[in-house]
Amino acid sequence: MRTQVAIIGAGPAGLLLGHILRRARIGFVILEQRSREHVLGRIRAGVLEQGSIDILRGLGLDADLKAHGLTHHGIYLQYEGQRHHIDFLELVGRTVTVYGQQALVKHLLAEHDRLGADVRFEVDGIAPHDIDCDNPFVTTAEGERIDCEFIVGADGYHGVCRPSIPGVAALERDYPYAWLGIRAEVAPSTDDLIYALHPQGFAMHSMRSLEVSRLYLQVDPSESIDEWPDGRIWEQLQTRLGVEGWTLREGTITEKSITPMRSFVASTLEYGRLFLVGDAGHIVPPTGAKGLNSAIADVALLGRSLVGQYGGDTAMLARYSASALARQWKVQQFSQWMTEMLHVHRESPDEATRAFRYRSQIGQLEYTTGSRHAQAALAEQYAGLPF
Ligand code: RFL
Ligand code: PHB
Repeated sequence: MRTQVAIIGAGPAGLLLGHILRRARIGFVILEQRSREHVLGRIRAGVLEQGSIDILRGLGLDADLKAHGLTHHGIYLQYEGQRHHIDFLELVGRTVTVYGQQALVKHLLAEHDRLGADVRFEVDGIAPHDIDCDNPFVTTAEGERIDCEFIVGADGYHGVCRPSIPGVAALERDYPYAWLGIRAEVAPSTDDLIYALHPQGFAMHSMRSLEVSRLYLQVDPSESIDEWPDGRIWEQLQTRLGVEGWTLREGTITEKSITPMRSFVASTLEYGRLFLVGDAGHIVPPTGAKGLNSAIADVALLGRSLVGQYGGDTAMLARYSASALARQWKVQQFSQWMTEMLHVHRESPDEATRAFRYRSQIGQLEYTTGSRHAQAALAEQYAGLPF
């Protein structure tokens, strides 16, 4: 088989890139190793920046988003039993939208199906070849060979594309905590998302719809989900999110899992005819809600660059990695800043060091919620840097 662009991975990044290429009449195939059901079953991220919404709208992919997305004007930061609202709309004139990654993937895939795109699931042993030549190709375990002009690695953090770049390095760090996330059949108890620092650990209240809540707790990365029966989860959420005069509604938990946290940036997002987008090139801890939005930002940039390339303008594609990484490092900084401000740091064996750290985080939160300049900086970054 021969096509113009072989996309590896049918997560949000790969599926969205396919739509951009299709509109420009550039041929593509999307190759995914997991099953359709598995891809559709992953819950993951929940917040879309205004820029992400604009991309989807521009591609005519916002019908479901318009029907089910929940617009939010800001977030709450909570500490010392007090909740403070940061009003993005008032501060920077922008909003964010709660719309689950699961719903986005479902919609992008349904549109590919409707348009008859070549999206293949359960393809084993996918491997890119000759990426430094003009005629790269992809092979599969079944012995199929797909000749193409470009290969896009949209295959996530554990994919095969990044390791196929000779000499690729990474800057990264792990965090000594993880998130236990639940999906619960209960109406959200808040209008905007709540991010809370509590002596027992970080907690967050998000949502998926007017009937479904999504909540998170900071846990130790070594903890197993078996140690967290539903009663213990609700008890900790009540403790960490509690403020006087407010009630957290409880409901049936329909999903729960623990995700470790990592910051990671590859040294390059391109090599020859191979380009990386989304989690294949970088990972952030979820506290700034940036993982999915960064994937969309990469894809918007690479899509435009490939369309330019086929139209005879090679300059954008030549700058893709540098441009995407420049934006990504600002996002990394913001995600790390939010993460460190809001999590309890237990790594020091010394009680006084831990107490100092916690108390200075309260100072940081008081400054952030008390200064209009600091609020605006948070709002500008959370609502999203320009694409
Ligand atoms: P994805 O979604 O990981 O998709 C990559 C796709 O590539 C496939 N794949 C392969 N296909 C073919 N051959 C191979 N060798 C392959 N190896 C992998 C995979 O099966 C998959 O279908 O990456 P993409 O498209 O770049 O999208 C990025 C986002 O998914 C990601 O940034 C966010 O979901 C990150 N993230 C979260 N972000 C938030 O903003 N808020 C969250 O609450 C949040 N929760 C999460 C998350 C990421 C998680 N992962 C990756 C462990 C929770 C989890 C569990
Ligand atoms: C979510 O709704 O899953 C979500 C929202 C905001 C975050 C992380 C996750 O920062």
